[in-house]
Amino acid sequence: MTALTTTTSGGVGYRHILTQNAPDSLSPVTDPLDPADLLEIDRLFSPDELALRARVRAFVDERIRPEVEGWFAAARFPTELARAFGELGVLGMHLEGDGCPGGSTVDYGIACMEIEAGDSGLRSFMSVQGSLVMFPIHTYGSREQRQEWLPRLASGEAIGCFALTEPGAGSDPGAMTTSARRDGGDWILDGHKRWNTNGTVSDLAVVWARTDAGIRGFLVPSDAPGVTFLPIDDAWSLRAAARSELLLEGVRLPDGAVLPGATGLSAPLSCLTEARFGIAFGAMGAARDCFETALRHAVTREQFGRPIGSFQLIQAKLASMAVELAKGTLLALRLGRMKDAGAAGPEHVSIGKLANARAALDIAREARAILGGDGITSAYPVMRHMVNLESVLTYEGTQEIHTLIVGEALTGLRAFT
Ligand code: TGC
Repeated sequence: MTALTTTTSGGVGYRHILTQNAPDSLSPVTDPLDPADLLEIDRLFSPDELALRARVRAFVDERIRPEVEGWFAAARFPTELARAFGELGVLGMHLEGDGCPGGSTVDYGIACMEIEAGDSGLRSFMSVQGSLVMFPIHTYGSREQRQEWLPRLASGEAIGCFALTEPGAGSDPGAMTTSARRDGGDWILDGHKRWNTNGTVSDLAVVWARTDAGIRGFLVPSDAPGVTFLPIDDAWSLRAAARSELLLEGVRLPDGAVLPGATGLSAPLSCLTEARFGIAFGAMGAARDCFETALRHAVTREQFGRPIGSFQLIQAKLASMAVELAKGTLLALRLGRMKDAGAAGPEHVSIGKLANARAALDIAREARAILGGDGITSAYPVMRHMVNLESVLTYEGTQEIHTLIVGEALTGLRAFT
């Protein structure tokens, strides 16, 4: 016996009443099945984690959903939300001390998932701030650097960006040409960085540059003479984020600007590992929003005199989306538990980033198809998620790079070079 109902999470679902004909070994299920959690993955989260999820989900419902289509259309990052993110406790979430929230890695993942259910660009703001700016200061910074920047970054009073990629050095950051040279006790930085989320609204840039002693990281105030941020206005993706590039022309910095603990390419790559983990969880948030939107449409939209969700081809799409959503959420959670136990290496994170960015984009495309023509409009969030996920698939390591990282882990043989 089946009846359409609304689930506790607000989704649309079918109530399966198994009291009739249920074997004695099965307890009767009288609660509605949640289509967004068919495998009851929620049971794998602690009560505190579920409470955090509810809190961030409510924030997304109240502060992001009502406005996000407008921000996206206007290509505007809502700077005014930065402090609200800070109050929510999601900036530098898994870092401890100096004003950081001190949560677990899984907490950080949950927050990424919920924020990205709102918009990948806003999750990008949060990821860059926490994983790519606060993490290197926390991990490689001096005491003075940590005390100066972390409390302000955690509260959202200050915004940071990360400058690694260059027009000529994307997948191969070791080919960077941005340089830092000594001039007396100072450093002089010259170069051109690209794809710096938050750049145009930032107070601080974590800049990676080539020195005589290898690649080093520098804390560059965004208003330092010689620093210019340019908006990347022609992007059709992540439009609710501040997509930027950065010109560094003879930027003079004191010796105290260098991150003392960061030498070599492994330092910026370790920051990417943090951010890539957030993507593994976050992408499932965007995917869930697409899936729930498509399911709601499928059971209410009628064609040929019946809901389109009653047709086998639509059910096949929905079933495939639900399977991928469940698999991806389990993968992200497993990765988070491994990382919290100190057992996740970069190659594990690559598996999560690769699989979940790809799955989320597939889910978004299927959802768009189920919505038909209306699916390309801003009446639904799906097309926005879909074009955002095109960036998510590419940034922080393309699917090709992550495939080769996994390939190397499997074979011991390196295919990049
Ligand atoms: P390779 O020799 O393999 O490694 C150099 C050193 O780094 C270590 N390492 C890592 N450490 C921590 N986490 C990781 N994920 C690491 N990957 C490598 C490695 O053990 C070695 O350490 P050591 O001590 O032996 O020196 O370096 P490679 O140059 O051969 O490159 C390998 C490759 C291709 C995997 C790496 O370069 C890579 O991951 N490329 C992709 C780069 C990428 O993701 N770029 C996107 C950056 S994100 C961005 O700029 C825009 S999004 C941010 C925003 O929105 O603002």
